[in-house]
Amino acid sequence: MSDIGKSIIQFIVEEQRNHPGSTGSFTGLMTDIASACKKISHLVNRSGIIGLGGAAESENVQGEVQKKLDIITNDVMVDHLNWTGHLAAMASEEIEEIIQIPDGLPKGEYLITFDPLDGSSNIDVNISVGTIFSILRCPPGVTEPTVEDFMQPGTEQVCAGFCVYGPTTMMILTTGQGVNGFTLDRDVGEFILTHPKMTIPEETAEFAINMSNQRFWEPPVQRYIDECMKGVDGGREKNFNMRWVASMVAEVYRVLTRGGIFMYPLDTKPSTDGGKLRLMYEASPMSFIVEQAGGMSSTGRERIMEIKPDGVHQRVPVILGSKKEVERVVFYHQNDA
Ligand code: AHM
Ligand code: MG
Repeated sequence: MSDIGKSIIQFIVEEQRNHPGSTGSFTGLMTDIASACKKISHLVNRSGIIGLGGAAESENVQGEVQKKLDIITNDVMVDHLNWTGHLAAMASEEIEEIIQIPDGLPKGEYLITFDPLDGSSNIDVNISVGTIFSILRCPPGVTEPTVEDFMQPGTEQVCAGFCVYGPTTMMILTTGQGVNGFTLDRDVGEFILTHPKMTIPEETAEFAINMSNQRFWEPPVQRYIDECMKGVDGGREKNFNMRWVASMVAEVYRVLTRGGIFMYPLDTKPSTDGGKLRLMYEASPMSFIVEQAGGMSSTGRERIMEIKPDGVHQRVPVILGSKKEVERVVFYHQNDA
């Protein structure tokens, strides 16, 4: 029987039944995340009407000007996740320190990292934004998690997902058994399985990179993009098309649906320290999803999933998507460096 049409919670409950001894806590956590994302979808959709557009008067830990919705969506995530007893602690792009469960509330067995509103520079121009999250296990016996307890490589993720608030709101999820996509049915208020077993085509003729950074890239990336730009005239077997949404959730969703390569590589800009994207709530969960869909993800020098973080807000270069193209860029890093 086809799984299409199942609600996300039915889908997760059925997946959990394959794990004897599971307590139901993961299903509970996913219910909370789905609720938070539905609320965020609603707020993003109505932001112009209810006066939530524009900048707030604050900066986040990375020194970036926060949007009003950055702050509000962070609060939505925290308020939906901190009281149900499934989490031991949280970490958010918008908050410097890790977020503890308030005193007096029960704690659970999981840790979560999230970017509550990725691509938020796009809100005011009405382009897709999203929420990215990564779930880890809290180390056994730890009741007061510290930053050190979060310092687990991406290979330790229990689940990774993202929600994209676009023409439709979609939740993309992996628990290590493939990737599935769910569409929010606003009439019934449920995420419904619409895109089962998503796979990334191995080959592609589409690349995504912020070309305005070209002069700051390293030689292997210069070479790869130069070849894409020249297409058949430069020795490639095909001509390439380019996209840049400036919203990682939208780019990764596109890669998942029709293939492509997405890159935010190492550059020498003073504003970036080792890359632009953050390991623990952008690069690592997206890498888990991309690998589970048959794609590949690398910094150019190492598999992102194997990086042991050295801080919650650590940045890394990201090169992900269709396998053959990512392999080519990695090859150039090994041979041009
Ligand atoms: P954010 O989390 O502050 O929104 O930053 C991450 C975003 C990604 O979604 C996107 O790929 C990238 O930043 C866009 O960067 P640029 O502004 O250089 O195009
Ligand atoms: Mg982000």
